[in-house]
Amino acid sequence: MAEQYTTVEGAQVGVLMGSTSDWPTMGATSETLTALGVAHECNVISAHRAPARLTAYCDSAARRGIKVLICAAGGAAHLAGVVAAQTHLPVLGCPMKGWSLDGLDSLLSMVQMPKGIPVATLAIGKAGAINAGLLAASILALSDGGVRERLLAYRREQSERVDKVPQA
Ligand code: RP5
Repeated sequence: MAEQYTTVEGAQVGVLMGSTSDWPTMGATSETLTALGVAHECNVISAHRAPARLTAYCDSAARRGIKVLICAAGGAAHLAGVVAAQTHLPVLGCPMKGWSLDGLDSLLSMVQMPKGIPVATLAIGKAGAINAGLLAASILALSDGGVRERLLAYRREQSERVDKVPQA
């Protein structure tokens, strides 16, 4: 059977989200990784609607050279934990905003992993989505000089843009 997920040759980061409805937020993760020159692949794989596909993805990720996984989900937000249970790769979790509790439900679902299987949970919404890309790059930078240089340049440019006096 053909693989039911998208793979990118040379990808170091796998971005997973539970639904296409997460993409308006998670597009910011992809843009951040692209800005840092980090090859990555993006897939929608719901933990509860497509569990077999998720297991197949997790089984292949490390073997294909993926080094970090970023998982976004809203509501019960179990995607990151289910992925972390099926791979030794570091898993960064992005709780999605919205829902009845405006993302607090997603955050608490994701961050409250019982001991033994960690998920590094970021902030709710777009800030967390961008930071997930940056944190993935930091992890890769430990062993990839090119990513390290680009990440340091990104941070230098960010510092230069910081206002020195209050702006109207
Ligand atoms: C989660 O349920 C997804 O990650 C998404 O945040 C949420 C809603 O999904 P849809 O009903 O919009 O497909 O699994």
